[in-house]
Amino acid sequence: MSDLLNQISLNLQNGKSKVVAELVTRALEENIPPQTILDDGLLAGMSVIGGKFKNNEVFVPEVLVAARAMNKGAEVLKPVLTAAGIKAKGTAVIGTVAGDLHDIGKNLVKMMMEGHGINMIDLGVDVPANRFLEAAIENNASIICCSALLTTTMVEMKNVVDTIKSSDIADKVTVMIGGAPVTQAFCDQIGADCYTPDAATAAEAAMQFIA
Ligand code: B1M
Repeated sequence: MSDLLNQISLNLQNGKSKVVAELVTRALEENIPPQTILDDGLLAGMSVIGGKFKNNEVFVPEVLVAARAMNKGAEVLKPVLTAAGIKAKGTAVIGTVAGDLHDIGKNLVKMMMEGHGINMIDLGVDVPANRFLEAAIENNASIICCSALLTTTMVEMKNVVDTIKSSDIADKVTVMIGGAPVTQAFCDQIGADCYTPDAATAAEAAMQFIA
């Protein structure tokens, strides 16, 4: 099992999307739990790439192909993490904030929330504050989820919070935030409703707000 997970990690690091998707399929066939495949295969590989990126051992093109392989592998896991036929329990809008193009963490949060039966409206990346508001109104959403990976873009979350809190739907919507540089202290500082450190905890918190 660990060899297969290692292969997933290595092929992800080399940006081999097709091979990663095939290996994830094989890991599922071998009854490796999907969370283990995610943590010890896909995220382990992404973490190695992150370290190399930081140390200037790899550059944006290599990170991009690795990210693509990560998303391909996660797509294969999606049906298993997302229970089929679950009745939608509520609606959430999700996006990566303005100026920020990182979407892997955002996609994982979306996937985990879908797995709990939440109807997810995905606005993608580089989403301006007013777009979160418009989408929440259009879809009658009770949760807005913002992701940010850069210290320069996490401040955009304050714009989202201010936009929502000064709108007509302020009392009806919970603003959840997360992403690598985000902390509970930052959440308190900008007045967001909830910070969670990872996708699984975000999904659990969202269920409480919906309940
Ligand atoms: Co960029 N990048 N990147 N990058 N990138 C980081 C974030 C960085 C830490 C790398 C580094 O230098 N060490 C650094 C940020 C430094 C900083 O701000 N302090 C950085 C930089 C500098 C940049 C550029 C500026 C580089 C450049 O161009 N010179 C540039 C910016 C582009 C832009 O956004 N405008 C850039 C570009 C890119 C790529 C496009 C090449 C690519 C993104 C591809 C994509 O996403 N489709 C990329 C990547 C992949 C990374 C790293 C290597 C990996 C990020 C990732 O996907 N991690 C990253 C280094 C690292 O993190 N070690 C790095 C895996 C993912 C699952 O984790 O997103 O943290 P994460 O999500 C977690 C939690 O944070 C949480 O749940 C997930 C786990 O369960 N979470 C939430 C996330 N959102 C949440 C929301 C919630 C709750 C939890 O509630 C709503």
